[in-house]
Amino acid sequence: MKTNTQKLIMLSAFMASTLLCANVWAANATASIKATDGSSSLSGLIKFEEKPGGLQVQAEVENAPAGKHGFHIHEKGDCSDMGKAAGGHFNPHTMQHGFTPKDGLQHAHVGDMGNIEVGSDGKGKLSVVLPGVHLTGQDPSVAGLAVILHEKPDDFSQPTGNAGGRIGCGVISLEDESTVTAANNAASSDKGMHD
Ligand SMILES: [Cu+2]
Repeated sequence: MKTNTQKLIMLSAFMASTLLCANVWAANATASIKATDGSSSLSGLIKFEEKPGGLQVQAEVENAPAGKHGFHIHEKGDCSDMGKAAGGHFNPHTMQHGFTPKDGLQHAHVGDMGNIEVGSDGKGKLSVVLPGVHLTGQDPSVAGLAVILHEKPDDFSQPTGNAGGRIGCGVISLEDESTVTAANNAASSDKGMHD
């Protein structure tokens, strides 16, 4: 027969392990990049992982035009209308345009990831860390928003890098949808439900 204290310890341990699992799941997301123009076979996969130093982003694209292409997180999770429905750069604290991995959140938009350089084989890769950026539940969080691959290079000019049209787009999706809902609900109740 177990004492109440033992039961309480077991219950606490169980709850702690449940929370720990939820955190692990909530820390990973992917975005599947598709061409905004139906006649292009451009595609890509972007992996996101929350790490102590920030949000690690590993991107791979294929069947893309050779050269440098601006690559950013935009403010809405909608790729319709040739990617225009994704809106402007995700910039909740009204900073200038920059390169988040080097400039940080005080001197860049949240998802200013510079350029992906695509080779003559149509393939390109990029690996960056966005310091202070999260997937859910903390400010700023990017799950549910769109990642845009632009037609032209980001030249880092103001206001948005002059990268032209939007050739690829994908929405950042957490790997476990039930966790997404739980995490979002928790975040909403923390912040008093404003959007
Ligand atoms: Cu952009």
